[in-house]
Amino acid sequence: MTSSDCLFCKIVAGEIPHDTVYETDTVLAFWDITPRANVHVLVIPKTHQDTLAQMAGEDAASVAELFTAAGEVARLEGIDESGYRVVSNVGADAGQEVFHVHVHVLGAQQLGPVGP
Ligand code: D5M
Repeated sequence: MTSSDCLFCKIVAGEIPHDTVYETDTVLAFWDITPRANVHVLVIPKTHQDTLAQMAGEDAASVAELFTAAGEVARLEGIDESGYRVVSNVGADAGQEVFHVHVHVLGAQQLGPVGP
């Protein structure tokens, strides 16, 4: 399923430029356009789901694929041993801006505590 007005579906379709870090048949990882850490990569499923919660309810195996890919991104960016953060904003209160599932992979620096 794709959503014709979804930004990340357009990235998957190659309609919007992006800087790919890692790709499989089902997952795409690319640099965040406004990086908030020295490494800030987004990992998305190639098929459209609005939120991680929706995906977890319908296709838990794909959630596992996202986190496996996040680990691969960390390895490729050389931060797998120093440590990194994987986070997903789910819904309005979390500040989710793009309603196509994604996890942020952040690292290559000391990160602050998780919080508001
Ligand atoms: O995070 C959505 C993220 O998506 C936010 O960090 C900016 C990023 N973004 C928005 N447009 C682009 C493009 N075109 N390329 C790469 N990254 C992009 P959220 O968790 O929804 O707040």
